[in-house]
Amino acid sequence: MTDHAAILYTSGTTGRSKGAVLTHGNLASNCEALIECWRFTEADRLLHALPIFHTHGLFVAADMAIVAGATMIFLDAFDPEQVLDLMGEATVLMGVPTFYTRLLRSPRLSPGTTSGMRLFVSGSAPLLAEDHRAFTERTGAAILERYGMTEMCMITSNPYEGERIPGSVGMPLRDVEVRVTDRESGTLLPPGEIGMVEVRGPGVFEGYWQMPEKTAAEFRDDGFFITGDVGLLGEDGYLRLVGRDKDLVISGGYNVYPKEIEDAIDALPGVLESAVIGLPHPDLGEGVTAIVVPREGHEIDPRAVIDSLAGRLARYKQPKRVVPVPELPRNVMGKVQKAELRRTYADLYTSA
Ligand code: MCA
Ligand code: AMP
Repeated sequence: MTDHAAILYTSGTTGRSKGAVLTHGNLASNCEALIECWRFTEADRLLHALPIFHTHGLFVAADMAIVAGATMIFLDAFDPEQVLDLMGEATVLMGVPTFYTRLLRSPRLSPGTTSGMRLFVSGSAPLLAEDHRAFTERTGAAILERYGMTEMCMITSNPYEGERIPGSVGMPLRDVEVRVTDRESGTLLPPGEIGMVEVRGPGVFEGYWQMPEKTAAEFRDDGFFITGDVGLLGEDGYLRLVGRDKDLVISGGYNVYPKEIEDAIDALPGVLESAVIGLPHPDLGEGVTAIVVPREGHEIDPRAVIDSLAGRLARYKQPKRVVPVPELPRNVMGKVQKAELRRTYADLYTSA
């Protein structure tokens, strides 16, 4: 069980990829906990429309179906109309929030089309509470939202039986401990206070491949892993995520590390510097957005910046919008104030 099963590469805030080493024990404990929590059996028929090069599609969806002996209807992409066509033959759908946003746009989504489905799971990015409620109004079914990350597969889940609270990611899975601490001191915070989410349990990865210092920096002495997610644990035991401490954008369930995009933009002629942020996006949750400062005597043409990145970055990493500005807001230490930029441009995708 301590043998290595997989090394999953995740990008880093400093730009260099890290290989998260997962053992057979990590994967087995996660799979067993999910099968129990979500009542997976061989009678299930899973609608699988996720990519299988990430934990969600591979170690959550496909693994569970295989271990439970269930049937998998394996699709090569997510097409809402095809998924609605197939719901009559399926029992479970697992998806990122964009799946549900797109299903909600189809007039065919109704109690009739979903009546054979016993479970809709959402994860990888925050599901809007309004989409959660709208889905229940349209179908009678409450989406079950869960929370996980590559370094430990799944961490918390809303209950199978019991209240699935919109805006919450639920309670720790079997054998998983979750706590919320002060970022700097690591002191435990009381229920209701916002802080760093830390986790411990049999699913937590062994470390980053050949990066002992990076690994040590992300664990506390008592074995808790510092997730980089910011949240609060309520008196009711449910975890709510309110943001991220790590500089990360999640677009349609894909992680985009701003540093990589900023480096590519800063290398373009006429660019002095840039800041890449995620802004609320009606389809993708967050839209990758570049705020760009020109060099003296130059002007930024947003279209030209987007076109220049086309061959260099994967499609989902390319900015949806580029905003030229004369300078970036900085604090007294000279650090770019991304929170201020997110506030200033909050309506960029929703007001148009
Ligand atoms: C496609 N495009 C995107 C994205 N996907 N742009 C930004 N972000 C994206 N995620 C671009 C396309 O290139 C295209 O560009 C335009 O958007 C429209 O493409 P469309 O046909 O709508 O895209 P799609 O093929 O339908 O893909 C959307 C998708 C997909 C189904 C939401 O992104 C997806 O499968 N996401 C799932 C990612 C995932 O599995 N994450 C789990 C990570 P143009 O208009 O210029 O042509 S594991 C994880 O996070 C942890 C462990 C966890 O908790 O699960
Ligand atoms: P990855 O590094 O691809 O494994 O992505 C893991 C990250 O996705 C987590 O650290 C969270 O920031 C985010 N995430 C996963 N599930 C949820 C969720 N249900 N709500 C909000 N964020 C989530």
